[in-house]
Amino acid sequence: MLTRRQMMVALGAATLPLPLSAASVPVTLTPGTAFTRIGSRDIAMLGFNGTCPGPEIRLRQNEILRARVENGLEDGTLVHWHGIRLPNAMDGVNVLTQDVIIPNEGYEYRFPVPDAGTYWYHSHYLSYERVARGLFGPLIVEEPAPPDVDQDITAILFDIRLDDTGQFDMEFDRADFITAGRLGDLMATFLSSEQARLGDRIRLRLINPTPDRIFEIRIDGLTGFCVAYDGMPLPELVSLGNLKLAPAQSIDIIADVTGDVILRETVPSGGEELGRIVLNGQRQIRSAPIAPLPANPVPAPGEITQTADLFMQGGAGGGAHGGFGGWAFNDVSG
Ligand SMILES: [Cu+2]
Repeated sequence: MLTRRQMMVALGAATLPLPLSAASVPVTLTPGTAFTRIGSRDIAMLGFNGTCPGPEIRLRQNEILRARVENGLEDGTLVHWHGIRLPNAMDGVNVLTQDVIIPNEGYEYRFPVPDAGTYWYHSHYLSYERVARGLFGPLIVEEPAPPDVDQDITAILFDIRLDDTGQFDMEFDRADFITAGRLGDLMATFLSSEQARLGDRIRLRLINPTPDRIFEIRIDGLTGFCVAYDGMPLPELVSLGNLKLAPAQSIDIIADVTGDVILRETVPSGGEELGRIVLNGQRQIRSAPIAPLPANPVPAPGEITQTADLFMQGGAGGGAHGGFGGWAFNDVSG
């Protein structure tokens, strides 16, 4: 049997399904069982439309997203659109904004997308479990005039905890939730393209949908900048050094390809490969400089009129705090 650490090395190429265009016609998303292939392993997961991760939904800024969710699971579900501004009723959060969609029933989400950027969608019912099992996919909103690049590549960083048979571990142990989180053994990068030419300018959209893992990475073979965090353009270019993606975060990069593009974990392994885009040709490098993305029409925060002191407590050995247990603010859990 492989140890946890050996399993983390046993990763391989993983590919994303083709995107769905969501403007004007509703896309159909059917949550259900799905296999994901990582290297030579097929792992039974959950997914949308039979794939894990689910299909990329792609549309233009200010278009209307219409998505019909047909529940193919044997349990309730719903879809939350992570990080995008939308009418609250469309937010897809169990109890707060809608009831779960019961098995074999459907629900249509419909809302305009006011901001261009890299977002994602996922189950917001039992999300600590359902997202870990694969109920998520990328949601890409393009600028009306996207930056001039040769390829626009989505890269999903994910981890899966495996059981002794090499399949998804269905144990959800409380001990994980009061320590470092439920980290997976097998890490993978799902890429929408695994080839580029030397000299290509690419836009790389990194998304971390894991419930618990903070990915600390660097990317070899790229010269360029971070241009957006969490779907929001940065006012100034940020140089491409070591990157940190906490659960649910996204980073957009625009960069020129100077070699095989290799995503490497920097912490804790110090350089393990998480994914790779290989060279398949060459083009002349562009002379036009990389520029910041246009700002989204996000209102500026108002004047601060209230402050609150929040004291975070808990973790292993920290006591129960009542309520949900392990973690608390100001001694109140939940
Ligand atoms: Cu979310």
